[in-house]
Amino acid sequence: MSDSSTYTPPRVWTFKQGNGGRFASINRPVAGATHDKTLPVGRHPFQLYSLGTPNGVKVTVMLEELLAAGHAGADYDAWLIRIDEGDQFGSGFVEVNPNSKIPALVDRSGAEPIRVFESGAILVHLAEKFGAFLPTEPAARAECLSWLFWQMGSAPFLGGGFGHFYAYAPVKIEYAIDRYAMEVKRQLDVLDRRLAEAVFVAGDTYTIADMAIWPWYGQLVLGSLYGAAEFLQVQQYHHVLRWARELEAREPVRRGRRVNRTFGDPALQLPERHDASDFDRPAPAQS
Ligand SMILES: N[C@@H](CCC(=O)N[C@@H](CS)C(=O)NCC(=O)O)C(=O)O
Repeated sequence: MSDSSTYTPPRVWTFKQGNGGRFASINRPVAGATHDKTLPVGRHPFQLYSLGTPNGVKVTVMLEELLAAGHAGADYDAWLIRIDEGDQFGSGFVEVNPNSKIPALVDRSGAEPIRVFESGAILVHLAEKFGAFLPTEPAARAECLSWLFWQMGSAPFLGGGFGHFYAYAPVKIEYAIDRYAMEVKRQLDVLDRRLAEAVFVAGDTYTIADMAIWPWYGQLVLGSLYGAAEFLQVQQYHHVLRWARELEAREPVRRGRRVNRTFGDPALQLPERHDASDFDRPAPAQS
């Protein structure tokens, strides 16, 4: 790898295998499956193939919220997709998500299975199916979807930009960290101003917009993302902190953030979830 201060891009970019950094071993410039692997199918109507990263947590929080609200038809099996081992490139996974990213959902509640990929699409699919957490009144619905898509557009700056260059890149590049730290602080300010005037992101009610935003910006201000709370001075964002703490205290959020989690505090890990009673089992032994 060239020094970032002396690098001049060549006329044609070429792929350099294993260019360093976390996840470099699984990154490649083409799509599609690398190996044959059928996905497991459990007994519940929803089959989730995921990992406990913020994008995965959005969906497990939604499923746990639906169950807690009495929608028994939302029961699900959550299968672990180890993205650092390339499970997302198995043929079965690619059939469900051609983009090879978690989360991916198969809705088996109807006559034919329906695949859904992209966390935002999964949240909307579930919300519409159960008539929950997505307002139907046009103005409230527009507000909710606007914030949901704000999150979908913002996450690549927080995760792919700031998180990558601050936490994962093999070299610390001041220019990249400065650029993305500035943008993430601007986004936190957007959210802080909104949460100064509204209890929840979309207004008076808790919606899929909160569920999409909390695993990213909520966990960031609570200090559970990239170890960047001090660097970004997150305590400035009082309203985001108030909202983040309120959501963190919800039982379905506490459950959802444990599902498909294989890192951090062992007591919070539940690598797969196939039954509500799984939350009562002791944490897995550490190898
Ligand atoms: N826009 C997608 C992003 C999903 C995404 O980036 N997933 C990451 C984990 S958080 C992933 O599966 N990465 C595996 C890879 O890039 O190979 C969504 O919201 O569902």
